[in-house]
Amino acid sequence: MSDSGVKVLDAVVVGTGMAGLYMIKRLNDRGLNIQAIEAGSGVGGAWYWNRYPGCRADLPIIEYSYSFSKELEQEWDWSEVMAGQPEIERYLNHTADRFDLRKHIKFDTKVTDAIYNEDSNTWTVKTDQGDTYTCKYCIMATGCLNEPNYPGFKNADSFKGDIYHTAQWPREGVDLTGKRVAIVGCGSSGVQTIPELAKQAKELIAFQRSPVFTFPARNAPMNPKFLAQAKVDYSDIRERQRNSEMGVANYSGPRRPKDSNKPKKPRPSKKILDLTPEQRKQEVKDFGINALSAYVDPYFNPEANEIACDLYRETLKDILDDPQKAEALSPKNYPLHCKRPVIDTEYYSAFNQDNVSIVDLRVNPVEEVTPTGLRTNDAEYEFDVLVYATGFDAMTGTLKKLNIRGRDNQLLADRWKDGPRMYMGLQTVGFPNFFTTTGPGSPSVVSNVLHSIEQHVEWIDTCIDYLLENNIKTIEPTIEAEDAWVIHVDKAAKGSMMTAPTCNSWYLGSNIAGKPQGFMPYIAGTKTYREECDEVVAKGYEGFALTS
Ligand code: NA7
Repeated sequence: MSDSGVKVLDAVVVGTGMAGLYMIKRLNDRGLNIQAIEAGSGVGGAWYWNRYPGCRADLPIIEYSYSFSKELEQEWDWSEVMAGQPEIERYLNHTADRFDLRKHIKFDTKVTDAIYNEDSNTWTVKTDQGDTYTCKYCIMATGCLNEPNYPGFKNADSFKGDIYHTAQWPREGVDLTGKRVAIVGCGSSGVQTIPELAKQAKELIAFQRSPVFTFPARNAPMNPKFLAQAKVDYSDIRERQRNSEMGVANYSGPRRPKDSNKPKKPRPSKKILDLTPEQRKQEVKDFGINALSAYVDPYFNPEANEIACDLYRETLKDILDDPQKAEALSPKNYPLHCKRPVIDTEYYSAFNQDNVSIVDLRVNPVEEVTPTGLRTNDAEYEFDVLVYATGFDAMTGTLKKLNIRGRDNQLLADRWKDGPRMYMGLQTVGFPNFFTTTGPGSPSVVSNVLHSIEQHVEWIDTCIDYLLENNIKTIEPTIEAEDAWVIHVDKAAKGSMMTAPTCNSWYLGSNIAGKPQGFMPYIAGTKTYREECDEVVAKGYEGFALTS
């Protein structure tokens, strides 16, 4: 602490989700003097805030769990294949306790400013609780989906009932028994929560702008034998994750011995175009709608994609009892794999319940919120509770909202006014010693994000060690490297359905009015990306300017 009450540190870590917790651990293990700042009252980040009913991982939890500690892997027993939010939050609390991380964290505190001082090569970080810190390294572990998006309907404040956002669900829970509930938004959060809300509510109306392609999660209680085997196999699983392009090993239990005579479970063919129309239908019959997510050609081939979309819509007609609901829930006008995959538990069957209805906002847009409900251009709806499941100002929202100023007092939000510019998703020009985990331009949300988080935390930690060992005062990208990386990221996404002309998604920024449009994550794959990151280090931090 300095005489002025300013705490002098090596590093400030903002956020204590999965990235922040591991970052604290690494820097603490290195003996650095650190402070982490957390807006919530507990750790967990996205898994702290998103506590709406039905919230769960969209990857098998064996894959979506920390790999950095063998002890943690062995001692934690998961109870479900796709663990739910309460269990993941408990796991992250356990992680914080096990590695004694809480002593570094100031809870219920929001960072307001992070300002670079060119004379001292330090960052001054201020909070809404009146704290001031100075540090050499400022690390934003603020996550990709942190800043909730509200739709900004006309007269939004006039509603007299209760209003909730899935990303800010009350910790004490909400009792919706016997209530008339409306939900706006049918993305991942809406899809996960609708079946749960439908169990409680007297009446549930889903206001939907874009129907999604969603695939059953096939969650189940964790089989103790499977878990025990996974614990034996963890190092193999992690190795396979590292050698994959999504950070996913697709672990399904012990590998079958090569000479096993056991019949293999049939799997959908890899290319939909290789099948006849009858064979495609048969696969959907055999494997359910999930068959349509397994083909490789719909990712890049518009013809294959359209075939998969048609079959998806056909299948919905069988799944849903009411043809009008099937029509409203049918994704149209954009390709499969354009948005982030949505994984559900009994989503469509919820719409077969009599108490659940759907309003297609593509046909009848919202005109305004009223004191008792919502008015669309053709009807007025009355309800007691309004739930927004309207997503996030993803990837850049949190960072652009803060007063982050680099060299020459430049505001980060100004530098990114036409879209984020980063080198490898790790740093941006003019902001020395300022790092982001899973920032724009890295695989982040188009991969197993925890796998990508661990890779970034380790890269940043190793980089800081290199700077300290070599008495290097600052690191920041060169403008040439950053420009080239932005082009490289754009090029990687070309031809994918995620950047198709008819695609709108939060990857592109198109869910937020006025947000610059551009594909933010790096799609080339986690293995490719890690090799690129390692090469940069091997070449003495190529593309970064280092000053001594
Ligand atoms: P998403 O995936 O962005 O979904 C938000 C939903 O809200 C989506 O259906 C949107 O429709 C809808 N939305 C947004 N704004 C409006 C307005 N103004 N009017 C009507 N409907 C609107 O967020 P989630 O929280 O569901 O999921 C985010 C990620 O969290 C997810 O990908 C997983 O990784 C976990 P749209 O599609 O924009 O037409």
